[in-house]
Amino acid sequence: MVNVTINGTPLAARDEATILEAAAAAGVSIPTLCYLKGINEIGACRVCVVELEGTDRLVTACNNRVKEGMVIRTNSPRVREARRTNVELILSQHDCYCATCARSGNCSLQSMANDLGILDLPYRRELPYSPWNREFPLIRDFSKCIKCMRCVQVCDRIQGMGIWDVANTGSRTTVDVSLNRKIEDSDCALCGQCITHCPVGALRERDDTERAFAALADPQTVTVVQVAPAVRAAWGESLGIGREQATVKRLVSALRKMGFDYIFDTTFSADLTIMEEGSEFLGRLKTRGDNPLPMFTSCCPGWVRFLKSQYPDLVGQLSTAKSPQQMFGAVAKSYYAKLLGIEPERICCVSVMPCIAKKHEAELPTMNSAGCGHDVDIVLTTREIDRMIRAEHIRAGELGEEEFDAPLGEGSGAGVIFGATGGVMEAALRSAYYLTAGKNPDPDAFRRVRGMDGWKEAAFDLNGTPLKVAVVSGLGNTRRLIEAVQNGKARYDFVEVMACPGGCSGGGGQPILEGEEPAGVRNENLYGLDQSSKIRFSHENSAVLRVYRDYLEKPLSHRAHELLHTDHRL
Ligand code: HC1
Ligand code: SF4
Repeated sequence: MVNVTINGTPLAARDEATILEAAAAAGVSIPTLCYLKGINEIGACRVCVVELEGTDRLVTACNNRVKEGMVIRTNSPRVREARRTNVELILSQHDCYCATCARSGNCSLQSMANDLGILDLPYRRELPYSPWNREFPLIRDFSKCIKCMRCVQVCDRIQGMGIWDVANTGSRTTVDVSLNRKIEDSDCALCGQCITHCPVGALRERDDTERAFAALADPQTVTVVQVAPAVRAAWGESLGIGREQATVKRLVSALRKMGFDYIFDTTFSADLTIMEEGSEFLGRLKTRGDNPLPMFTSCCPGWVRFLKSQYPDLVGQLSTAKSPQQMFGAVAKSYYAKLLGIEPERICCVSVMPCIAKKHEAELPTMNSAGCGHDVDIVLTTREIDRMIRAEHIRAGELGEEEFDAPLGEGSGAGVIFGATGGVMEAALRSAYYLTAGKNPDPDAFRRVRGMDGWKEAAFDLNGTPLKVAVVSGLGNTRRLIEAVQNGKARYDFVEVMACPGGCSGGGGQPILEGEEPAGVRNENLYGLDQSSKIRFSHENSAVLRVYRDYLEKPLSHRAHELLHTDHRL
């Protein structure tokens, strides 16, 4: 430990601590803008400057370590003046039209400027303009970029993709797609981690809320909405609704108030996915000589995009099952249209997802199994649905709780945990056990694949068949796992991959909480919902069983193949 004094208070700090960490441990908060713990500690924004007694320079707190006897002032007049000038300089190169910014009210720069009482912009400069494809699901606004490097570092160090880089020099310095590529020509997986780690509004999803409002306003259109597992653990965060209050049933009430005709749950089709993917896996296990293992899950479109661009030779090892989002769309526009007695063309299928890549997945030319255009018409992120709730002036926290509609609103606890890393694997193992043993396992028998570790592995015995499985989240971890498998250093039968760290709970379309990585807390919420579910096995979902009885016949049937499977190589 070393002895330091912070703002007049003597205290002991950890030897290796940065000034920022030592101050935080003592309850003193120093503002930061570019800082991301362990990922971006470069002092670029110089907002975290502090004064050291006995020196005439100010130092950045995020990347300077404490030393014995240091006397630190974190908020002296000199520090405040320097911090203010630094923020004014950042604002001089920033498009300050907060009223039209997706991050207004949730922007570190905006709140810092407010806190410092900055009411004028003394150093205005001309802002860079660079064109961007506004149809692409991920949008960069160069005039809002503050060159903090967070997106560059998250994409490079966590996701291992290196899509972003610094471009130009001097006053024209900005961040752009690396290697002079256009974003659509890059290998961007569309995980959206750059968005959730941007402190300002320089990165965002393509806004599809206007299309959703138009569908809701059209009396001829039947709007069918599905809500993804991970959305229920996060939707209240940016509306200021506490976790206890922000239940999925309250979200259902809000969606009903907005005018959606039928409100369904993606956990229904997550259970359907387990029936298909579980059966496919058992088939591949039996014929392992012809089908190389491991089989990889296919429900995360960020991961599927990654595999296609980075390891195209392995695409054949993906499960052919479509993701729950797409299975839902195909069932809604076939089976459910029939139940309603309407032409599928009249259905507008909307999904609420924690994800940016889902916008792209829905637009793939192969995702039109019902034969009337895209099976899923509009994909909204959790942030977008929250904006729509605000635009409708719905006070969601004060609404009562309402049920999903039947039949596509029924889901099991196994379907709910799809939103957490390890959840798809656990759900699949619960049902694979049942399919091989003819009886249910303890629903928590496979809990060893839970938790926030980026790469987990476990061995199980499936009624006499030994099984080695792995679960990874984050694309950097995914690359390491694939290389280990290719080098013969690891061997698995079944691997779950989610592009976003922590799984969909940490998805690129979720509410942004500055300074927090909230996936772990959201996942606990999902596991709690599973624990309290009446049904904890996908194969016990009565609505799923009815779809098989009345329409699909059985898992992997001809019709199931037509509607619920795809060739990922196309
Ligand atoms: Fe996901 Fe999935 S879990 S991919 O993370 O398999 O987005 O939540 O909806 O489709 O069910 C996302 C979440 C989601 C699909 C399911
Ligand atoms: Fe989307 Fe989930 Fe995959 Fe992230 S992990 S890219 S949120 S599907």
